[in-house]
Amino acid sequence: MRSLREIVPSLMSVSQEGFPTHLLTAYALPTSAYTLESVGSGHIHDSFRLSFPEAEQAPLFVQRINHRIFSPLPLLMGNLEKVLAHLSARMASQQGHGQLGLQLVYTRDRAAFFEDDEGNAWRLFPFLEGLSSFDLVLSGEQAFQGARSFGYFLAFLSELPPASIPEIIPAFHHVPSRLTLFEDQVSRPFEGRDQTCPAEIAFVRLHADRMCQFQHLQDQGVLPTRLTHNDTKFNNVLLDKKGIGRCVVDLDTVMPGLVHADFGDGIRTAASTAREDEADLALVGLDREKFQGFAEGYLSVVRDLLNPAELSLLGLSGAMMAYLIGLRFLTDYLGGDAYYKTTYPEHNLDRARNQFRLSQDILDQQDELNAYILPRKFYS
Ligand code: GN1
Ligand code: MG
Repeated sequence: MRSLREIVPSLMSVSQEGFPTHLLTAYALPTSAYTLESVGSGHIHDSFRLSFPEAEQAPLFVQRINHRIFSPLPLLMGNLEKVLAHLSARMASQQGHGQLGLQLVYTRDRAAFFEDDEGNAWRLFPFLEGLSSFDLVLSGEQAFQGARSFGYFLAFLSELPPASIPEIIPAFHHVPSRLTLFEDQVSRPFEGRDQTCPAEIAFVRLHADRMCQFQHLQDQGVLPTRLTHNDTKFNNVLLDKKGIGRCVVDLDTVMPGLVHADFGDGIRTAASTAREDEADLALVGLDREKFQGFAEGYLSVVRDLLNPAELSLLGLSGAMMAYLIGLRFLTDYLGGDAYYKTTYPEHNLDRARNQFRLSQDILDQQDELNAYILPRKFYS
């Protein structure tokens, strides 16, 4: 077999050097020429498009799983298999609403993932041709389309008991626990980094009580626990060439949670005027037209599923998620950047500042945002 370097010199990068060629044999794939190309902009796993220019084999989406974060692997992959089985049954029925499910590719030995000699885990999916993801949303209509798919995702998963998918990352969106981790990190910062961000530390503390209310209301049973996606960044929904939302991806964090995590994460990414690491804060804010598009798309599917308490807090949920994700970025910055991929030393701090700016802007517009959510509208 020829080496990867001989075949695609321009595609080589440090992150691809660890590609284990015996993975091809394990999956009964052609061992002729192949190309491996980095795709996506996720902060956790490494993702590639694997194609075989000289063979019949269709291209595959390959992921090296970050097993420091997602562990144990059998639990992660077992959860994924359960979710995919349910979604594919639902989508094959008359009520699939044009949504597409992911399919795992199995090894020759029927394993859901492959472990290489260095202990890295890999998994494969067919590459979904003709579908695209967007880091930045282009219009209110595009936000509507992606949000509809996230809405269907919540609706389909509401047919499974939340407890059937155990938590893979405990307390993932539990704001009080995240605050405890944060305060612990503030008390022992990496290389005095706390000195560089007093305003951000103060922002966290100022809004802590308000942002914890979601958790308190869940604990009291006012907000129901649902099976949620928990990573509904807008780039985790794929749109087809006509701009129709078709497929929700990145399902590793599906677990019991609140609808506010999904709606809020969608808003903080779909309705922001800038990327989440834009360092010029003058460019960061909430775009109301995109907010409206996202809210209408989501609610066109799930309005009747949600109770009045859930609906009344959707307007605030974008502020809560921007706060929570900013809090996680800031905690990682204070701890020396062990969790998120970063490309420069202040990357996590810039992300935190960006998210706090967005959170504040959403707080400042609560009345206007609630006006899009609370009255019932007619949808086509
Ligand atoms: C991570 O992998 P990616 O980029 O989709 C993170 C999310 C954050 C997001 C912030 C397992 O998601 O929780 O919202 O970064 N995933 C995990 O961009 O921590
Ligand atoms: Mg992800």
